[in-house]
Amino acid sequence: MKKIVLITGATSGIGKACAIKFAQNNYYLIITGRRKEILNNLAYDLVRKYKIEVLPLNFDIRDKKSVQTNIDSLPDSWKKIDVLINNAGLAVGLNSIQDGIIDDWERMIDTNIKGLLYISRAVMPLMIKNKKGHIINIGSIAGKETYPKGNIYCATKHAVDSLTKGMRIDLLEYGIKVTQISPGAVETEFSIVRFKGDKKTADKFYKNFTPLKAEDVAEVVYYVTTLPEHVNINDMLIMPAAQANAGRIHKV
Ligand code: NDP
Ligand code: 8X3
Repeated sequence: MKKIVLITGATSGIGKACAIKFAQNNYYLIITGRRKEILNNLAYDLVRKYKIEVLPLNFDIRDKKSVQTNIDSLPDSWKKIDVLINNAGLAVGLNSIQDGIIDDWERMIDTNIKGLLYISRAVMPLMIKNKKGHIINIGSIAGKETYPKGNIYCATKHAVDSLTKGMRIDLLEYGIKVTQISPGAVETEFSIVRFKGDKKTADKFYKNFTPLKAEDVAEVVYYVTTLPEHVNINDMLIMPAAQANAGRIHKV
């Protein structure tokens, strides 16, 4: 059996780039997302192009029953998950906290924290049973620093930072590696989602500097899985060369 990677949020951006990268390296893929058609088309393309097997699982990561049912329903051979990439996530809105929209807050908390926990809770026992595994949490520079109007998004990514450490401690005795990859600005659908479909504002954010590409992050995600068994990258910040920290992007 080939190695298996489960990637949440593979319908666009970093998750999709990871799906392609692992497919190019002959992994079998379990890919997830809410947009069924995009997910199925990606699965079809990857199977055709890379002669691998791909299992698309269409669910909302905020729905804990659905998460558990989807993982439970995997055929036994697919339950031997080598790598879990906790990538599905989003920012919604960019408001001062006193003007915050509670529905936006809940979408971020439910997806970035609770969704990550639901899928991890379903997959970790499988990894423990298999006595191997590598969990890669996609954090953010927003999980290391807080920037103006980032409030709740930054808090969810700080939670991912903390959960990564907690997972690493509790899973240590089972030989399961836990890595956090924390990118700075990556040009994906992220800003379109953050600005609720306002593509003009989203595009403006990425103007006059070179942001990371999703593929840059996927390279790093794949790299950390290729290291010898006794080596783990705990935490990695990956930034565009034009970005010094959360708030300082050099635009020309
Ligand atoms: P995209 O918007 O391009 O991709 C987000 C992915 O998450 C999509 O595949 C989406 O799938 C999935 N997703 C969102 N909500 C849900 C949900 N409720 N259930 C299931 N899947 C969901 O953004 P990115 O690729 O940039 O984001 C990926 C991760 O990287 C996120 O965790 C983000 O916080 C993080 N990140 C992004 C940075 C950036 O600048 N872009 C920088 C640092 C971190 P679908 O809509 O089909 O459900
Ligand atoms: C996404 C990066 O700085 O836009 O996590 O929040 S940032």
